[in-house]
Amino acid sequence: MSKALEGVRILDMTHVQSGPTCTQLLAWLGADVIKLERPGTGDATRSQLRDIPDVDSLYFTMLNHNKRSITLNTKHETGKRVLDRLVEACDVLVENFAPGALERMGLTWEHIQELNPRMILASVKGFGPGPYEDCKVYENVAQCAGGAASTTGFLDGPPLVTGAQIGDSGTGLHLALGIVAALFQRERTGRGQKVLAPMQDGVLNLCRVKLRDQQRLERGPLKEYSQYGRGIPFGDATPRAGNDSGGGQPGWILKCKGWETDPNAYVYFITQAAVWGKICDLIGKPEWKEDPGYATPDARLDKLMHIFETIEEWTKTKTKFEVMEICNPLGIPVGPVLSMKELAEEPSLRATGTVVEVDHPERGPYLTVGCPIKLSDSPVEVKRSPLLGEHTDEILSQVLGLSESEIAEIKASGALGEVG
Ligand code: CAO
Repeated sequence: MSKALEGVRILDMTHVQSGPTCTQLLAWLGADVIKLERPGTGDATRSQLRDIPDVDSLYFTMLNHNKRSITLNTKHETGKRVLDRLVEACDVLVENFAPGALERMGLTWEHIQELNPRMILASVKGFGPGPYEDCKVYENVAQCAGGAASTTGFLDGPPLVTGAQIGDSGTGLHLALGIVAALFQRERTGRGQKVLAPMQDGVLNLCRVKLRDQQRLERGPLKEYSQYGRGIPFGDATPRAGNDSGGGQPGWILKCKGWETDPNAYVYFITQAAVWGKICDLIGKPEWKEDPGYATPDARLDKLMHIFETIEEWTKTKTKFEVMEICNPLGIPVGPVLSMKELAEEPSLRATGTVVEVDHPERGPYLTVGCPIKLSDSPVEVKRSPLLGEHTDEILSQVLGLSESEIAEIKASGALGEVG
């Protein structure tokens, strides 16, 4: 079967997490992704957080599936010429170097356009134009600068970062969408363009509802925040809201049977207005259906914590899976807090290819997260990440059409050797 992005060739000059997640997605959608790496070391993540000595880390393998790897010293004169040829041969160049690094390699936008006017140059940077545009940025810096940390955590605690990599993988997703849109526009215009996804902007986009609340706060207290019911006054910025739902239907994380010993014996419970009556019956509070203090969503806002404590008395008598089994037929929205161990072992995620076991020649089998986007006409087969420089010769000959003697010349020049 064909693939959605078949025929699209990506020059992947990304490293660490944000850029690689973007190009991995494009590879899963069918693009030919050529990962260009520094000779000797390659992407720094190959050797970071290693669990097996001298073997590509899970950090690297889980972010670089379905790609080919070429090593090239892009600061070497011959290396620069090879790089130019690759720019000519590809549709998209994706990079997430620190600001200015690409230009220092000679790849200014003007030079790229001279080489290939159809080229799409896609970049992740920490910040867009402004006071911080020259800064290097990692995940948690973006979470802090994009509004996630100030709005995550409990009211009486410090700002918190989340485990979801919204700065890196989130921005990778944004960039992938920008690339696909630019490819689509190029169909009409014949021209490439620059696509920029700053991590701060990506995180802020994902925190959109918190900027909504910032503006609502100017008109009065945020009544759906449990802080309101607890009588704690609001300040002038959107506060941290613990496990409040963030939407119009109140929710909270509640203890389930076994919570004393199992750190994940919890369920997220939403008191959706439409099923309020069923919730009352379920937890043994049928009188709340008619009680004017509880009967309407507005009446409940000042007693949300009391309501959740009462529901928790019921959830504590059930496992999180029993809560699911009982609540789902009643239409009560609940979700178990699943550990990574439970997710890794979940048969339905294995069946859909979202959790996949992949074999690797050096590390053996390992688990990874497959493509989370399912296209009915573009199936995804998750293939292992490439070894460093595994496809250098293949790319020089197949993609650039170089002869064996030309490849030998490049090798003799030192352009494939370690960067000095
Ligand atoms: N041949 C020769 N040189 C190479 C090369 C190659 N194949 N590949 C990379 N290099 C060089 C670069 O040219 C650069 O050299 P100069 O600074 O001398 O021009 C150097 O390697 C390092 O690149 P870098 O500055 O991007 O890398 P870093 O480790 O210092 O910083 C990071 C890493 C992530 C902080 C920075 O790249 C960055 O801010 N990127 C943008 C934001 C981003 O994506 N952050 C998310 C990372 S995931 O958490």
